[in-house]
Amino acid sequence: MSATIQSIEAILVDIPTIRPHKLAMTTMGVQTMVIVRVKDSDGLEGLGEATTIGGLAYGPESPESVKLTIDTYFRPQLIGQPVDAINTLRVRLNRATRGNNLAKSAIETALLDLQGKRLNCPVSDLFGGAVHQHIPVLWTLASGDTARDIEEALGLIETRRHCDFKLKIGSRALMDDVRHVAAIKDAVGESASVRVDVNQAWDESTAARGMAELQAAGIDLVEQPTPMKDHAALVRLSQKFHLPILADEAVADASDMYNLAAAGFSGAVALKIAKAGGPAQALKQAAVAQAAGIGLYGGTLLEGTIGTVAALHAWSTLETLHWGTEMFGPLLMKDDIVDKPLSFHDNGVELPQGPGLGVTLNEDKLAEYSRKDK
Ligand code: MUC
Ligand code: MG
Repeated sequence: MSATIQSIEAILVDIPTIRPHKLAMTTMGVQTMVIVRVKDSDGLEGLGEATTIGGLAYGPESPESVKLTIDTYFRPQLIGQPVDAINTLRVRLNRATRGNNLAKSAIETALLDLQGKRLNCPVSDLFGGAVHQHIPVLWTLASGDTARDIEEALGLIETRRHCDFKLKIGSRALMDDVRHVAAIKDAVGESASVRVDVNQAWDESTAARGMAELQAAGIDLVEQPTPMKDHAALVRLSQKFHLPILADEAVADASDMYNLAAAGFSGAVALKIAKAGGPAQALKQAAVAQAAGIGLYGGTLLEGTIGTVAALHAWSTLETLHWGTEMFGPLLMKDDIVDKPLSFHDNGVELPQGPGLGVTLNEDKLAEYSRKDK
């Protein structure tokens, strides 16, 4: 008789960022994580995380709605069920609740952590084993100030913490953004790859002009220049320019990936466990992208260590991450709620060892940053 799920807890955790993080749609000064704790009848605990950016600024699920979804709708589907039947539990959740992939990602992560602990193996082994133990990680420059971004980038290159950079643009006039990007590219030099993320802020004609300017400035990749639902614009732009496009908000899961590829998109995709509904779902999306010749990139919604590690276990099993990853979320926060933070060095991060995710909660820190006015 296998162990059953005894309890599920969803905790809102607010940690300030090390500096303002300015995106096209919001400026972050704090990151809110939903930490999920699933306990089974053998006394084992699995950890998961659901995190988004700027409350409801980024997408239709907020931290508060994720907590409500888990507490009110997921819990009755899961309590008392066999804890190791992850596929069956996913079917139950998907039959009873539509969408809500962020909340589903936290649950899938917690169940995988538990399964790894039960079988005494890392989560990556549940996917057939890690191909890579050290995974490349870029850094996002988004202070909102060009000189500050350059200083930040040069410091990170010097200490070999990061050698590639993503710039958040789209909130200013096009040519102001282009000047900002070109100044940073000039300062960091040829060896650093500089990419931009427009977070859907441009219409197609602005994007066409922007792509031409950015190509001339030596930028390597343009992420989600146009609105997420406009697949046709993304396809046309990808066919018009040599400068590759990274699809982010436009593709959440495997079927979105299939549709965009079938429509003629070429370029790359930002895989995110939160968008797909969990690490295993993101790997299904990766398989569709690989089959269509679309490059892979390990994306983040700026999760803390638990969500970041869950993604790293998945990305570690992919032979080629054509554009590396952006799994730096924990570094953007002033503090951490795990006992042993991730080790970032040599322009990448180490995959944690140990059963499950390989991370343990620091109960004092969790209590310190847990939201009190629930
Ligand atoms: C996004 O849209 O890619 C990832 C890195 C970062 O700074 O913001 C995110 C979200
Ligand atoms: Mg993006």
